[in-house]
Amino acid sequence: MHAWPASEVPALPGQGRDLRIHDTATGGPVTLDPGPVARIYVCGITPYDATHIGHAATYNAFDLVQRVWLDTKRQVHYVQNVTDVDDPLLERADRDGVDWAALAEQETALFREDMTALRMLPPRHYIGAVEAIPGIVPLVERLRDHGAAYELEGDIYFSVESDPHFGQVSNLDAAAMRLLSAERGGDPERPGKKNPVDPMLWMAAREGEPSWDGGSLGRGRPGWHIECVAIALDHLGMGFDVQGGGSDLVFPHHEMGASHAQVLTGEFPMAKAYVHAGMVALHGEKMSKSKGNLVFVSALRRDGVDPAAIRLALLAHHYRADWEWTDQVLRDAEARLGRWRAAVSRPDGPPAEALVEEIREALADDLDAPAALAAVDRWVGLQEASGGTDTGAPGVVSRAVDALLGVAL
Ligand code: 5CA
Ligand code: ZN
Repeated sequence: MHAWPASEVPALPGQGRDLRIHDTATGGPVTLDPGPVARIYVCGITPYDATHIGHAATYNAFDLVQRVWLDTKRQVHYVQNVTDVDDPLLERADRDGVDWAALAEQETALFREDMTALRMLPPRHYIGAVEAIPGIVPLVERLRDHGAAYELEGDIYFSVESDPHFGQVSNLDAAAMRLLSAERGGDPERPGKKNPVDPMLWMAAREGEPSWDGGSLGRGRPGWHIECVAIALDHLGMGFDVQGGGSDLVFPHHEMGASHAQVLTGEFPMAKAYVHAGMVALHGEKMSKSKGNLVFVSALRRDGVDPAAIRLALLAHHYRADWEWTDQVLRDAEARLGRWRAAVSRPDGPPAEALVEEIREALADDLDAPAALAAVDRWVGLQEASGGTDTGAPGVVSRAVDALLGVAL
C-alpha cells in the first residue's frame, strides 16, 4: 500500500538527544540506542470507520518518537500495518450493505488524509494484512511444524505454552488475561483449546466470508496477531527498537505477537521497548468505534478547525496518560496556536537556543510533550512581555516546533 506524503522536517542547530522511554514489559524506562537506523513498528488502524481523536493521539506519540530520532540524525525505519480484513470490518460492511474491501479502502484513504493534515510523518512501509497473507501462511506452517500450533475443527491455534517468555510483555495473571482475551477478539470459552487464551493463527474459511489459499493450512484467513508479526519480521527483523500502539493492545495483541515472533526465531525479545499510549475518552468512556462515542479528525477539519490546533490539543497531554477530549481542550489549543503564531511572526524575540534544548530534553524524557509546550509558552510569554533583539529567534522557534512537535506555525 502507499502511505501518505511526508511534511518536511527542518534541520535544527545543535545535537539531538537519545530517547528514554517507558517500556511496558519491564515497567520502567529504557534508554534506546538504536544505532544509525532506528526500527519501529506501530499497529495501524482497522479501517471500518474514520480516524478519531484517540487514534490520532496514539499516532502522535509515535510520530514524536520518529522526530526525536530524526533529530539525532538517524534514519528511521517505521512500519505500520492496516488491518484490512477482520471481524469488526466484515460486520460493519455487512450492517451497511457495502463491500468490505471497498469500505477498507475508503477509510484507509481518509486516514491518510487525516495523517497528512496532522503532519504525522508517514511510515516507510505501509502494509495491508491482505497483501501480507502470502508471507503469513509459511509462518503458520512453521509454527505448526514446530509443535507450537494445533488444529481445532480446521482452525489453527497458537499454543502460548510454546514460548517460555509468554506473559513478559503484559505481566498479567491468568485470570486477567482470560478476561481481556474475551473482550478483545479472543475466544477463551471455546472448548478443546489447550489454554483458553491461545489465539487463532489461521481461521478456516467461513460461509459468506472472504478467504484465501492457505497452502497446507487450507482456505481461510489469518489471525490478527500473526499479521502484525509477519509484517514486522519481514520489514524490520527481530530485536527492533519499539513496538507501539495504544494501551488496549498490550494484551492480547502485543503479548501474543511477541510470543509468535520469539517462537518463530528462537530469539528474545522481539522489541527492545513495548510502548503504549493512554486512552482518550469522550463523555467519560474510552472513545471506541464499537461504542460510537467518537470525535473524528475529518469532522473537525470539515468544521474548519485548524489541524495544527488539533495537534496541539494532543500534545497538551502526556502520551501515557488517559485523558478526556472536551471542547475546552480544543479551545485552549486554538488559543495557544494563535499566541504562538503571533509570536513567531514578529521580527525578533528573546534568544531561542535554550528553548530548543528544553524541547529536546522534554521529548527525550519519555516524550514529555506537555513540558515541551510549557517551554515554548515561556518563550512566547517573554516575548510578549518584553520583546527581544534576536532577529533569528522567531525562525528558530518556528523550525523547532515544526521539526520536533510537528506543528506548522
Ligand atoms: N488494527 C489494530 C491494530 S493491529 C487496531 O487496534 N486498530 S484500531 O483502529 O482499533 O486502533 C488503532 C490504534 O489506535 C491502536 O494503536 C489503538 O490502540 C489506538 N486507539 C484506539 N482507540 C483509542 C483511544 N480511545 N485512545 C487512544 N488510542 C486509541
Ligand atoms: Zn497490530
